[in-house]
Amino acid sequence: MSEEKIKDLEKQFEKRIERDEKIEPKDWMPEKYRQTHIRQMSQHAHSEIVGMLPEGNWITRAPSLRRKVALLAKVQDEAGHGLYLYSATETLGISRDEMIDQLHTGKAKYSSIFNYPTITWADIGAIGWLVDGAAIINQVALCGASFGPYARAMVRICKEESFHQRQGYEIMLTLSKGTPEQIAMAQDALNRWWWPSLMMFGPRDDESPNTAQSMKWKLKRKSNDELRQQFVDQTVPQAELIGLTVPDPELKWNDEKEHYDFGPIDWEEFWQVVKGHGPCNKERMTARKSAWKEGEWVRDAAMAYAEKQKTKNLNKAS
Ligand code: BYC
Repeated sequence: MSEEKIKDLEKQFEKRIERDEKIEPKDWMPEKYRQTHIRQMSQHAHSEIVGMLPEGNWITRAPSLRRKVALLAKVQDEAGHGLYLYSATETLGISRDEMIDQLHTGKAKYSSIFNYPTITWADIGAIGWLVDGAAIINQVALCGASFGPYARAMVRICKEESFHQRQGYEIMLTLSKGTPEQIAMAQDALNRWWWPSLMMFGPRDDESPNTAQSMKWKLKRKSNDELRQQFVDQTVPQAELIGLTVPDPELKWNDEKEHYDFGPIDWEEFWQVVKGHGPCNKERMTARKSAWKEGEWVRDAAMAYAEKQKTKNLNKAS
């Protein structure tokens, strides 16, 4: 294709973005648009799948049948989210095997938050309340993303996340009305999960290499700092309501700006975790790789069955 033709297509593409039109898989798109979507969407999918691990750890130890059923359903939902997202990413021309390989070789990232351990039952409450709460804020913005399959996957995922957030907050509410030990357990979980949850939104805007272009393409509709601030403003009153203290001595309502000012985030810790040196990075990757290896026979069996069905249908048709 001539350079002139490409420039013309780029112009038309930018106009479509300006008009808030959805871009669909077979539409022409700049190669960088495709690549940046593959990067973010596949990392999002990996996060959902790796995110099953810290919670899965508590399924057999949930304190009641009701809690066990709710947690099982939640973890199963995360698997579903990962699968929609892998499928949506495949429409951009990358195979699922390639994406999994990028995760296993460390080429692709997944959310930093899932590299922290779940030590007590209250951690399950804190994950639902804070981690899913943060995920909803991030993903509601993504429902307006310009790439159609991503935006549509987000609409469905957000509905399910809202149930997840409530189940987490309800666990924290119950613990906060319990014995002194239960209250202390809830507070300890909040202390450990608060700062990593703020890190989920990514580096500060002035240190985020991808934000400017992703905002132009309407992949991101709000910046990392805007979403983080929204999360703080929404979550602090929820902590107060159940009598828990957010572990930030600098947290203070700012009347003028009408938001909470908060203390500095430990970016050194964030980058350590992103680079693979968090408390559970090795454990998570070992679990994922072994699940992939041990599940090989299931994938082979499913492919063989699909092949058999295809031959049967062809024979019927002829
Ligand atoms: N962890 O330029 P930036 C869930 C990376 S799952 C690790 O700001 P971007 C759930 C970033 O990838 C939640 N890495 O990037 C599941 C980039 O590196 P690369 C997952 C991070 O993409 C189970 C570099 O830092 N949600 O909800 O513009 C149970 C520079 O950052 C992180 C999503 O994935 C991090 N926290 O913005 C419960 C949402 N932050 O790729 C819950 C979709 C940044 O250049 N993703 N990095 O090598 C996004 O919205 C954006 O990708 C981010 C980062 C806001 C995360």
